[in-house]
Amino acid sequence: MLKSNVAAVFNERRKKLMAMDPDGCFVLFGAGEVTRNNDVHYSFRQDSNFLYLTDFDEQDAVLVLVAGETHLFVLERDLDREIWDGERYGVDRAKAVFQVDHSYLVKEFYSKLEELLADAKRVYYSLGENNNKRDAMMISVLKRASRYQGKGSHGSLPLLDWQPLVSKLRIVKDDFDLQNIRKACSISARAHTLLLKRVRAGMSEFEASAEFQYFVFKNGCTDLGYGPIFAGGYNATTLHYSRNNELLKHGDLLLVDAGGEVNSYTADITQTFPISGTFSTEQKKVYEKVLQVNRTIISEIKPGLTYRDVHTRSVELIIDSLLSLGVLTGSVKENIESKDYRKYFPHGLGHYLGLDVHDAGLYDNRGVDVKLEAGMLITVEPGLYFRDRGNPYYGIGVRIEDDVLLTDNGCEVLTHELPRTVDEIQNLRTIANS
Ligand SMILES: [Mn+2]
Repeated sequence: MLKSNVAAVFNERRKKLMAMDPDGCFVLFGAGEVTRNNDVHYSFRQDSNFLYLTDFDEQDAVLVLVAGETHLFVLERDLDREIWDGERYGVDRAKAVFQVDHSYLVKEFYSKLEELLADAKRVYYSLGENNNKRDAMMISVLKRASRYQGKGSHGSLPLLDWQPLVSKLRIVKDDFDLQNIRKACSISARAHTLLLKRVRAGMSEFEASAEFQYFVFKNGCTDLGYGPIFAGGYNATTLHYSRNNELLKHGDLLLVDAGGEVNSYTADITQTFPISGTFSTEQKKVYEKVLQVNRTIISEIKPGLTYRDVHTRSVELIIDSLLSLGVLTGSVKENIESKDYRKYFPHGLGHYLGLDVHDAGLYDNRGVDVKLEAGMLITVEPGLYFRDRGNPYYGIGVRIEDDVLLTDNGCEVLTHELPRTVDEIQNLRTIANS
């Protein structure tokens, strides 16, 4: 998709942000390069808030929104540097492609900002988000601007953080968000399904990961949204296992938590399946309990509930499962109080999803829970992990994660293409192992 074709989407988002405070001046820095080692950088990833408001994917840019207009500061064209690092937009092209009102060189930023502040009553800047040098420069510009505007004794313009306002926009998805997220979810779900047909005992976790990555990149993803987890057997009981360097063994389960990105929007999916064709009795019992929690939550989730309501409900269901597996004793209420279940379900039920795998947005606003509403996107990812020796389920880790979009009366599962029941999984696994 040509960037100029979607420029209107980003203009609309900037207008919405400025409408939240027409007298404010918003200042956001884009991401810079990050060194991996010596003179090599990690592949560039634009800051998600910057991306959300501009679609501009070059390093070291700055965005200023004031008096209804957009000012974008970009790197100078430098033919010598471009031989090494690739073509830059430069001032004129940046303005044309991203359809901003004004564009300038980054090196003009601090002096230009002083002028732009003349029209503002408040400044929105996120202190601590960038390096200290930028923070110090911003503060000195604000000081200078207060003198420049002849209001020395009034002090600097009030400084506020734009994060709550930008998060408020990002938490409810617009059409462009959804178009990309739907694609990321569909490609990723199909890549997970492919694993059911391809994975074999004796393969390394890395090789399984390569199968996933090959499929998502071949089908339109340009990155993974987070470090993938390919955890065979006991490794699955480590929540963020990321070494992915062991061999897959007959009789074990493989837990895969991975998602591809489309236009920087990510899917977040987990499936767990037997490396041999079939689940053992214990594995099946645990798997079916977790699936039941996942399905129950998905059937109950709807606008008006809060994330805390949904998480609390999942805790009740998990405790119920652990009681029927004979792992816990007593009542649901007693176990909620003792928190003993946390040994087996230590994480939350899910999180917002979008440009970030753990996306922007408040769960509670100064003690008041945020209500779920149509257009929000959250993950539903109950899990059970048994790390205690002597437990009949020792070494089993199961997580089942779907991505769901809140609708007017319930939710839509964007990852519905995944085979989830024991029968569906075992049927596909038989093909792989035959
Ligand atoms: Mn997740």
